[in-house]
Amino acid sequence: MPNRSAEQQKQQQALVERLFQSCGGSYSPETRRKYYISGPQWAAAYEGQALFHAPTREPVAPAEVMRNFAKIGIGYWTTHDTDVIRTEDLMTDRQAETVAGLKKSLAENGLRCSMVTCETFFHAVWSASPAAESPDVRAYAAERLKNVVRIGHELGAEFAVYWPGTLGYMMQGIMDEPQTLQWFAEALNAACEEDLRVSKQNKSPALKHCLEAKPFEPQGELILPTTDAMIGFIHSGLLTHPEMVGVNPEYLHELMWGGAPRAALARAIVAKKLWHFDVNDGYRLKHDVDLPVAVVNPLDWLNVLMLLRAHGYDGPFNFDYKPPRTTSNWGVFNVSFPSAVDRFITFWEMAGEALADPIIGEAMEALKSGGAAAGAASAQDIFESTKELLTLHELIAHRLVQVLIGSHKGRKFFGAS
Ligand code: 3MF
Ligand code: MG
Ligand code: MG
Repeated sequence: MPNRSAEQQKQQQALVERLFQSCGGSYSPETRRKYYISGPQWAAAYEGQALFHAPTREPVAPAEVMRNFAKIGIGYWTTHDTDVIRTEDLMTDRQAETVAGLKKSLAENGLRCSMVTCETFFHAVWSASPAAESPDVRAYAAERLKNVVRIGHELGAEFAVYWPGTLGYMMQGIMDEPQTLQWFAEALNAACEEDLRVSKQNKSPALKHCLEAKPFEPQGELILPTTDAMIGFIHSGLLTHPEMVGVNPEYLHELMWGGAPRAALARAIVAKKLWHFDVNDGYRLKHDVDLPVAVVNPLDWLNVLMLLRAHGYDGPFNFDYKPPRTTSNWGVFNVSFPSAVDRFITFWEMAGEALADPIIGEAMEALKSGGAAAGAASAQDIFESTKELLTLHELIAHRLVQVLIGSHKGRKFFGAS
C-alpha cells in the first residue's frame, strides 16, 4: 500500500508540475531576487491547522525553508522568535546556538534576514494579552521584545515587527483600555531603548520598529484594530521614541474591517510611517484567510501597487500568507511560493505600465487642469466647466481593467476592433 501511494504521489506531482509549467509566465530566480520580497518562516512551515482544521502538512525546518527560498529566488527570510526557538529555550544558551545555526544557514543559502518579530499571541502566557494586568506578564513581554531586538541585530535584520495579537478582549468590562495602552507602550519603549543600546554598542544602524494591526482575531475586540489606530498610537505621547516606530500594514487585515487597503496605505504614506508591508489576499468582512497575493482581488492589487510605485515605496513585501491546506508540502515550494512571487512581480510590472499608460496619463492631466472656469464664482459655472471632463473617471477605470486583462497590448475577445 505505501508503495502504491508513493507511486501515485509521484505521478500527481508530475501532473501538477507539467500543468504549472504549461501556465508559463514564471521569472528566473535572479529576476525574483531583484525585488525586496521576503518569505516568512511561519508561512512556509504552516501545517494547515486551525480551529476547525487538522494539519495537512508536515513541519518544515528553517534550514529547509531557506534552501527552498534560495532555489526559488526569494532573497529575504523573516521569522517569529518562537518559529525557530522553543519558548523555554528563549534567552538561554540554546537560543544562542540556534541563532548561530540560523546565521550559518542564511549565509550558506545566500539569504538575508530582513525582519524579526515577537510572538505575543500563541503561548498561554499571552492569554490575557502581552499587556496583561499581571506585572510579571508585562515584565516578561518587555524581555521578549528586547530579546527579539537582540536576535534582529544578530541576524542583520533591518526591521522588527510587532503584531500584538491578544491585545484586546473577548468579554466586556474586563479591561481598562487606556491603562492597557500605556502598558503596551512600556514594552515597546523597552524594545526601542534596547535597540539604541545594542546599535550603539555594535556601531550598527537601529532597527525600524513596525506595528501591525488586525481588526479581529484572535480576540473579539482589539484595542489597536487598524493601521490608522497604530499611527494614532505612535503619536499618542505614550512612546518615548515615536520616530523609531512605523507601521506594517497587512493587505487583508485592512480589507477585513471593510476598509480600502489602498487608502490605508495612502494614510500611512502621508504620515511617513509606511515602512513594511505584509502581502496576501482574502475577502472583505471575513476571517483572516491569508490567501496568496492577488488571487481574489487582482484589480485592487494592481491599484495598490500603482500607489506604492507612484509614491516610491522601497520597503519589503513580506509574503505573509498561508499556502492553502489543499497544497502539499511539495506544492508549497513548487507551486505556492513561486506562483505567488511571480504574480506579485507581474502585478508590479503591470502597475508600472498602468502608470506610464498614455491614455491614463492624458486623462489624469486633463482632470487636473480643470475646465478653465477662470474666476468663476458660481458653483454651477464651475461644475459646467468640468462636466464633460469628469466622464474620464469611468474611462480611466475601464482602461485599468484593460491593462489588467492585456487589452492595452492588443489582446482581443470575440473580434473586438
Ligand atoms: C496574523 C499576522 C501575523 C503577523 C506576524 C508578524 C502570524 O494575522 O499577520 O502573522 O504578521 O506576527 O509580526
Ligand atoms: Mg494575517
Ligand atoms: Mg501579518
